[in-house]
Amino acid sequence: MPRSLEQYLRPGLKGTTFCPGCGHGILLHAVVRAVHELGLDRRELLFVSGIGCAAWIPSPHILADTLHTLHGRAVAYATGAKLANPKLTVIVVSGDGDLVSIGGNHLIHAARRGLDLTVICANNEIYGMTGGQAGPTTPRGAASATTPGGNPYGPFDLVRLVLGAGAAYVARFPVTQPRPLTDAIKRAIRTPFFSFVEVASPCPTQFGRRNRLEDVGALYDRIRDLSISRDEAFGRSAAELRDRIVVGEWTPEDLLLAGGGRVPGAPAC
Ligand SMILES: Cc1ncc(C[n+]2csc(CCOP(=O)(O)OP(=O)(O)O)c2C)c(N)n1
Ligand code: SF4
Ligand SMILES: [Mg+2]
Repeated sequence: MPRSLEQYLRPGLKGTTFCPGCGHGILLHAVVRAVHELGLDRRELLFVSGIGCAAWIPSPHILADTLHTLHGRAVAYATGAKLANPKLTVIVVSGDGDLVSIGGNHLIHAARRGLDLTVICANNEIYGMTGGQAGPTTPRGAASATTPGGNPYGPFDLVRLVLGAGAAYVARFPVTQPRPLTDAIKRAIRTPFFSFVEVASPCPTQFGRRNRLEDVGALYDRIRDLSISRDEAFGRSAAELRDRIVVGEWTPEDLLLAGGGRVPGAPAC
């Protein structure tokens, strides 16, 4: 992390809590850079996370108020904090399992209510911390501790899920695109309603190891190769977009343009 950003890190940190090659470290950098570039006052900033490797992104690393809460309940705590002190900029950073599996109901209802929260979901397509179980974002066919023969189910499309639930701003970028990712986090924080950023963040230890992607470079190549911009995806069939990571930004107008149904550029499940 460059010197200019060290002021946002807790003193005494010796490295991060993440395995070598974990995408969550790159996401930590993007979050800190976004806060720096927005010039946010740390005293009016609150980070909230649940439980999981991704939930360690703000706590213990970022020098600001952090609530490291219960598994699946980060959005509920964030809602309470924002209602108690509306002046706070409240940013939830947590994992796909935490936010979308056990915490899925909190997520969609917070989007529906439209409270001014920013939720950043580190999606590594697996439960990393607890040994690599499949979750609702695990790709069809992927191996995990609970699906050694391949996951029989397709994943949620988080963009469509959260936008359909009422979010004002939704974005998806991989950690391999740190500049657009940082800009999306800034836009999400500036959005005065519910906003959501999905971040494709590779997990070498659980997802890579179980899916013949032990080489960290190959795991990052996979994310890079699967990513396709929203503009490039537009007009392609669901079959062509299957398994691709459509990246970009979406607002509720995209739903209106699509007649309330399909979000342009988002693959059908
Ligand atoms: C109520 C409850 N159920 C289950 C757990 C076990 N648990 C802790 S973290 C986790 C999954 C975390 O996955 P994710 O949010 O995707 O984060 P990652 O580790 O992949 O970054 C689970 C199942 C728990 N701590 N509490
Ligand atoms: S288990 Fe996976 S998600 Fe957790 S720190 Fe290691 S590489 Fe990252
Ligand atoms: Mg995960």
